[in-house]
This record gives sequence, C-alpha cells and structure tokens, in this order.
Amino acid sequence: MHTPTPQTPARIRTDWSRDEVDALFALPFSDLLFLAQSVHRQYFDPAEVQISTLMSVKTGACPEDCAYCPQSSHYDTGVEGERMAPVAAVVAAARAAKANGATRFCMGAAWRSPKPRQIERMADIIRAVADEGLETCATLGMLDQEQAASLRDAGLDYYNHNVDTSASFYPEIISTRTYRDRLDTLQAVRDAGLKVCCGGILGMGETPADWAEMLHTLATLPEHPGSVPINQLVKVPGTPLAKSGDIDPLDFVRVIAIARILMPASHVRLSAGRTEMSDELQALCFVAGANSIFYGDTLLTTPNPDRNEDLELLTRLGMRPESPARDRPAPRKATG
Ligand code: SAM
Ligand code: DTB
Ligand code: SF4
Repeated sequence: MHTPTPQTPARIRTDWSRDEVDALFALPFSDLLFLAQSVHRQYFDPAEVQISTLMSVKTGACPEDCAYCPQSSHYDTGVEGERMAPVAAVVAAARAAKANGATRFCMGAAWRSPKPRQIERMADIIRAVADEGLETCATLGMLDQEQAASLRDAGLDYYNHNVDTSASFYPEIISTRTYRDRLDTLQAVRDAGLKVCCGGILGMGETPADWAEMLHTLATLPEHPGSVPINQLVKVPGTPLAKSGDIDPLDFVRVIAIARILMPASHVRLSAGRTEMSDELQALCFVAGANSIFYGDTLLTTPNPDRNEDLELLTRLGMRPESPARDRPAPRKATG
C-alpha cells in the first residue's frame, strides 16, 4: 500500500499561469521529479498503471494532412485505406484485450469527422464493447455535441481528441483544420458529458516553449482531461516528419512530470513511441508520474512493445495493472 505524503493534497487548479508552467520547466531535474512524485502519491497508488488497448476500426485514406500521420491520404506511407471493421471483429479484439488485462478499449478511425451513418455504426460497436465490461474510448475526429451525445448514449465513456501541440506550432503541422476546431470538439465532448482524453505529440520539431504552451492549454481547459496521452512522434517513412530529429529523452520525462504536477488527478499516459524507449527511460517516466500505457502489439498502424516485454518491465518495477474503475457500472446485458 502506498502511504500518502503528509501534506495538503495538491489542489486541482485550472488557473495556472504561463509563468508558473515556465517555472516548472526551469527546475533542476531532481527537484522536478521529487515534486511530481509527491503530487502523484496524493492522488494515485504509484505501483498502479492503467492499461488501455487500441484498435483501428477504420484505417487509412484520411482526407486530413496531419504531418505526423501514416493514415493521411496526402502521403505515401504504404497504409492502405480499409473499410470499417465489422462489430464482431471489434468485439473479439475487445474480449482479447480484456483477457490480457486491459480495462479500457480505445477505438480509432481515420476520419476528419464522422458522417451520420458512421455515428450509427460506431454506436453499435460501442454498445457491444461496453457490454463486454470494458471502459470505452473512441477517437473519430471532429464532433459536434449531438454526435457526442449519440456516442455517449451508446455507452461511450471517453473521447480522445488531442490538441497535438501548442497553438503557435500547430499551423506547421496541420492545415486542414484549426486549433480552434480542436478546442470546439473538446467543448462539445465535455458538454455532452463524455470524459475527455487529450494530449499531444513531442518530437515534431517544436521547441520547449511549445511544450510549455501546450501543457498550459491542457491544464487550463475548463476541466482537466481525465486522460492525458503524451506521445513521442513515431517517425513513419513517407510522412513529412519522417526525418525529424530526436528530442532529449530527459525532456520527455520533464514534460510527463509537469503534466503530472499541473493535472494531479488525471491519468498521464506514456503513449506512442515506447518501442524507441529504453526500459530505463520508461521507468523514469513512471517515476515522473506517468500511470497509463497502451498495451498490445500495435497502436493504430505502428508497432507497440511486445505484451510479454511490458509485463516483464512492470514486474521488474514492482508495478501492476490498475484494477477496473470502481465507479464503473456492472456490464449491461445484451438486448438483441
Ligand atoms: N482521425 C482522428 C483524429 O485525428 O482526431 C483520430 C485518430 S488520430 C490517429 C489520433 C491521434 O494519434 C492524433 O491526434 C495524434 O496525436 C496521434 N498520432 C497519430 N500519428 C502519430 C504518430 N506518428 N506519432 C505519434 N502520435 C501519433
Ligand atoms: C493517442 O494520443 N495516441 C494514440 C491514440 N491517442 C489514438 C494513437 C497513436 C498512433 C501512432 C501512430 C499509429 O499507430 O498509426
Ligand atoms: Fe486523419 Fe487523424 Fe491521421 Fe489526422 S491524425 S490524418 S485526422 S487519422
């Protein structure tokens, strides 16, 4: 059992100033990690890690031009456009994910925003996955409040929509939709009563000031996202960012630690990019307050560490999968 540190629990604040964020970036590494650890232990058991599994339910041929993305039709990456996965295939993957210890099943679709027919088909899929007793998450592009409400009524728990980077750097990365569009979708999702999963990507050529700006944006949303995925760019050949330079791994840890301090009650997910990270770097990320991972052999289209390697790493660190959310209602019985 972890012992909470004997101090006032970190307050959940959405009024952080940019100066406060910059001051965290200026801390010596060990001071920053000490602070992040202290905050982490006030809200979470540091031995627990939340396990999510991803599935691409509609791959490729996306009309958007996100410079990092292997699924954009603007780039030749070898990812073929596919039709939407049938409900039975998604349920089979969800069952397998649950058997492997996942508590959340995240479904991604390469859309700019879903069409009415696609919302209906997603609703069928979400109902079936929720009936398996898993938390459900979807990432389908831009949504309005009505679409978000339909997904919520089908049993969706979380919606993933990343800000990706700072508002300042964003135009370098995507031209087909704006930062404002992203924030509007996040608001529609919140207003519909869905929980938000929102984070970004490091390593696209942005500067540390962009990391501070992005974290400030996330931590001053009207409510903190329940999950904050921090991705390291997966450099996919054929995308404009294929040859981006590496970031200093210690900077990656800094960003995780600052996300933890600013959003103390959120799950901070060490997301894409783990195949390029050493065990030691991942361990440092957990020490900095990361407490969620994607688990399973693939992300959406790119590889993720082997499941056995992940289990071995968690065991070596004395960590274990978080138990299913206590507030989760019992699985509903299938009706049809
Ligand atoms: N099409 C939807 C959208 O963009 O909103 C959902 C799927 S999209 C693949 C979800 C997120 O995956 C992106 O916002 C981005 O943050 C992340 N992502 C995509 N390609 C990535 C890459 N090569 N490296 C790291 N993260 C990536
Ligand atoms: C997130 O922040 N990262 C995940 C999930 N949300 C949807 C996606 C990572 C995708 C990496 C590239 C790929 O596998 O296609
Ligand atoms: Fe399409 Fe999403 Fe990839 Fe952008 S990130 S190209 S919207 S699948």
